[in-house]
Amino acid sequence: MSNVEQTLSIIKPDAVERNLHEQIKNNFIENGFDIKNEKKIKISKSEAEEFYKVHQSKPFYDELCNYLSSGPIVVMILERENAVTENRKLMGATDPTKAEEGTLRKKYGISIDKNSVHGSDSIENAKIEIDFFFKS
Ligand code: IDP
Ligand code: MG
Repeated sequence: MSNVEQTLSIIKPDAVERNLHEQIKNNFIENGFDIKNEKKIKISKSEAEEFYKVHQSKPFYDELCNYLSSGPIVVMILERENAVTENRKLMGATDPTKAEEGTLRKKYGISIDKNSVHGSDSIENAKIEIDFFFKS
């Protein structure tokens, strides 16, 4: 049974700044993801606040929004079977020091905030996040 899904991936400012964009894209392709859409953008602080609003009560919210709006990011729609779960597996734990070997955050992440990639955490949020960046 086919269970093809889409999820949203963001290559965060720390990774774009280090020119890791193509390398990270290759990781997705090697792991069976199709990149259906992609753009390099810079978002404003208020856009970052909207995107991360589920975290607005967290102590790190302001820092997180400053960070995501601090430089260019690459946003992508990824598609494959079980894309949401498979992307979260490929990304690894939020904190790179706790991420498993071979995961993107282990390979590229610098710290819990500069952890190189974002991925939607549910099918429902994937739809919301894809619309956020790609609905015209
Ligand atoms: P996730 O990105 O693995 O889904 P979330 O808990 O949704 O992790 O947190 C969103 C983002 O907020 C993380 O990717 C990370 O950049 C940042 N973050 C999470 N926890 C902390 C923290 O304790 N301090 C600073 N930043 C954090
Ligand atoms: Mg999350």
